Amino acid sequence: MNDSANVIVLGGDGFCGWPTSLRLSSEGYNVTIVDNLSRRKIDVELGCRSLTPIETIERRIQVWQEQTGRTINFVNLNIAEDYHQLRDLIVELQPQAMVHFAEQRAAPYSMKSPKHKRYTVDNNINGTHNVLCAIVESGVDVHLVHLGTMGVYGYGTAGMTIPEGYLNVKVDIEGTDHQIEIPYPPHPGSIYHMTKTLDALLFYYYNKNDGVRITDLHQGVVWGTNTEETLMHPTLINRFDYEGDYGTVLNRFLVQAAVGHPLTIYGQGGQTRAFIHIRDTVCCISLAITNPPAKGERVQIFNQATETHRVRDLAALVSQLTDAEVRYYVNPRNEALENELVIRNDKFMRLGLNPIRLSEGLLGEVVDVAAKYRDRCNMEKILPSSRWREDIPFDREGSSAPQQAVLA
Ligand code: NAD
Ligand code: USQ
Repeated sequence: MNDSANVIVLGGDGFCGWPTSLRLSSEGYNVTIVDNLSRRKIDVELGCRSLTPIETIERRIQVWQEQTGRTINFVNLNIAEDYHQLRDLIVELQPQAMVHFAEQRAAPYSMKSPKHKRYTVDNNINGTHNVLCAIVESGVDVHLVHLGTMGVYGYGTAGMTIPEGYLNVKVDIEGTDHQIEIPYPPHPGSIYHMTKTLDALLFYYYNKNDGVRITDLHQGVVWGTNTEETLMHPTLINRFDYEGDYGTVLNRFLVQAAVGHPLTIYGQGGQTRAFIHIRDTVCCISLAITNPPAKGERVQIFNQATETHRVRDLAALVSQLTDAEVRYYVNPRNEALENELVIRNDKFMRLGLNPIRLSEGLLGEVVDVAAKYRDRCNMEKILPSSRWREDIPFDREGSSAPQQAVLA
């Protein structure tokens, strides 16, 4: 048990943050959630809501207390704006670790309009910078565990196995070959992904100049919804996004199958992505907290993903399992038609992660959750309403075979 250790979870009301807060609390950490509830406000803006009926944060915490006897505290503040409150909270709690989920995380939402681009940059970059600056000003030796993304590496074909953050390169220095290690070149594919590559530069600087101990977790697309702890009581249920901006691909396909909407493959479904189940997300974060970098060590980077899949193969799998129709839509995104993706994830494996692989059982479990709440699904919100450029048409019909590529 970790009874004396405080942990602050920034963004602890969100999809990954809520089940992580419960896991850390059950492991004995004294958890304080910091969240400005902006994600719930974005639901209102988008005219949509979580497929699962999530309760208020106050009610969630109350039921957790009743179920387990453990207290989770909640502080409503905006980490991108309320700098002094954040700094004072760090001084007061002297946390062993801060887990940083508190960013605008949807690539489509970040591409919606100039307003959304600017909001995403302001929120994510100011938020991350405030966290780092507040840690230094507080004088507390906090281990910062940040949720980054596999998307910082880009989604072209790298032609090699993607390393964990750092790349070994050979450089010619005055006629002699030298082997050096550099941060992997950033390759963002959206404004949102760009903020994650900028975060990485902030980490690099604050680690080098101020010795802040940082773990950056390059996470793949998360799927699933329940964890051991969220299943303990209906009020602890996790949020479940399915609409065009926040719904991620595999969860979307599973909901679409459950509500009788065709599976929405963009382009020819040739993108290969890294995936992780939400239950492994919470395990990885716990492992990251218990394995901090040493004082003076550079930013520690883990690839937090357990397997890779091509989008059209996932659609075929879901269709096979559920008989859902598959349709191809003009891709609203500017991304490669096809890419190969091979990744390393040795660090978490060495720390004892026992990966949950895609299986019919787990896919079926998500379909069951989606079917249970299908009446809450707004069918109008399934097709995408954001696009990477204004010359990309919105395709409301789709077709039974891949469409002609719109982008060169
Ligand atoms: P989410 O939107 O469900 O949760 C983010 C939480 O942070 C929300 O509760 C929101 O209200 C809060 N928040 C945002 N800005 C804030 C601010 N300025 N001050 C205080 N609170 C703020 O997102 P998620 O899916 O839980 O993702 C969490 C993190 O993990 C993100 O940083 C995301 O980039 C990363 N990630 C997510 C996925 C995924 O598939 N969901 C995959 C890879 C990485
Ligand atoms: N896609 C479809 N049909 C859909 C939805 C998506 O074909 O209905 C395709 C997209 O074109 C894309 C792929 O599926 O090629 C993945 O899209 P996604 O929305 O599941 O994932 P992405 O936009 O990359 O973002 C999500 C999270 C983000 C996180 C990222 C991890 O929202 O926070 O950083 O996954 S990663 O993809 O590894 O960068």
